[in-house]
Amino acid sequence: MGNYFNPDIETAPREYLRAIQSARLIRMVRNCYDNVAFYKQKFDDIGLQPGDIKSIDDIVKLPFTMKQDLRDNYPFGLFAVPKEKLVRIHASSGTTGKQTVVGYTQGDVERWSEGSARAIVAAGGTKSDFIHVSYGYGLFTGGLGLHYGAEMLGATVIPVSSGNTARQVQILKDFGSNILCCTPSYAMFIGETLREMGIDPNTLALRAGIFGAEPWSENMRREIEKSLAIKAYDIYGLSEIAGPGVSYECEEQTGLHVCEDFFYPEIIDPETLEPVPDGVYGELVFTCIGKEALPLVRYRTRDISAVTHEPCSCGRTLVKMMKPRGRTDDMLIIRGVNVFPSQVEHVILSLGMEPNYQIVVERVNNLDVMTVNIEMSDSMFSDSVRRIEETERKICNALQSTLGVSASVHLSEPHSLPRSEGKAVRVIDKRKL
Ligand code: DLL
Repeated sequence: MGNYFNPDIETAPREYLRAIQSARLIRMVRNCYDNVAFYKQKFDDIGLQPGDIKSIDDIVKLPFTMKQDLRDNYPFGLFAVPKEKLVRIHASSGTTGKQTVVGYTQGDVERWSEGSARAIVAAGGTKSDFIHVSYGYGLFTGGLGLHYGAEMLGATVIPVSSGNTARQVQILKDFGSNILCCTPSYAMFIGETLREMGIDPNTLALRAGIFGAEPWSENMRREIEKSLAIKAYDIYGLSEIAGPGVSYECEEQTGLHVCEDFFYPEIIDPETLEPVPDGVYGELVFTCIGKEALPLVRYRTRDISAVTHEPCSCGRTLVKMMKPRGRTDDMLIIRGVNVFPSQVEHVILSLGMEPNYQIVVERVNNLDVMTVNIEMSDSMFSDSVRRIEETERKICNALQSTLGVSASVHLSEPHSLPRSEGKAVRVIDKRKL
């Protein structure tokens, strides 16, 4: 049994949670119908009256919302409150199309902050800790999300933001940061910089890391834990729903507990749009039952995950979602075969390579060609050319048998691939350029 930020909710009996969810869904649907023209139209189109929603079980009667709906109503068209009730705007840049703009009332910021506060406590954080926030500050929700969570807990925030990695290391060392918050790829980079600066991670006060904003594998977790001498926890979220802290890992690390009193999760089959049972992977959908400014109904995240209601040894009763495996729109189609970048990462890391890689896809003579560039460690770099070629062949064969499609593998010099200070860019699809 661990510590909780809000034990009344985090360990609540399921019936109690369902009662909260039902009451909040009813209120939210009314808010959407009365205050968001887009939803009034959508509900009218299918003949749905707010009164038809009587409990959380009725959620399946509601229509889905897509990212395109936010874009079509750019920037503030889906907001349910007048400007004087807003206290914050964030936006996510996205790689394609217009940015997505989100807004918060004071209450929304508090509920969102609570998600991050719960995550920090679940990662062993206390009021006495120094929380080193290296997620970017600004329109991205990562920096301010963890910042407000740490303050709500009463811990001490060090708002470093991302970048200037040598300075990050200096601060970790001199200030005695206890918990590091950043993307997993940046955590790797910080670990590498620590090594280069000749600092033994065991001499730091750092105990844990709260890493998210991009998919990362169990192998990557082990790499980070080794290079920083910490325990690494996952945190998930997206700006459309709130930001970081929509779900978070506890010490058991078998899934991320969802703050389902604020953000109600469903998993659907992305083809049929029907809900799937516990344990089955599908597309994650959230309904913001605890949001005032931007109450999205059944928002299709495109993230691939599964949920489980199995009891957790940490004592939390909140449903758990599995570590997201990637996104439905991340999927590459290589000569007709579906390939997820996370599968490539899994193969590379399970063969003992370090997680510095990039996937390049091109079309050569009308044929898709995938090349995986992987950086060698310093010790591997001093191997003979023959050994290096053997390793390339081994990775090539493993990729072929896992993915069902061939890829060429190129091992490059140490430090030859770009490092990420935020979300890593793992795929360069030149077919789209
Ligand atoms: O990335 C919010 C966040 C900040 C989460 C800091 C965690 C920590 P967006 O920029 O809107 O918001 O991107 C959201 O990032 O739909 C997922 O595809 C991906 N993502 C976020 N967390 C995870 C995670 C923030 N733990 C999108 N594992 C989401 C895998 C993640 N993917």
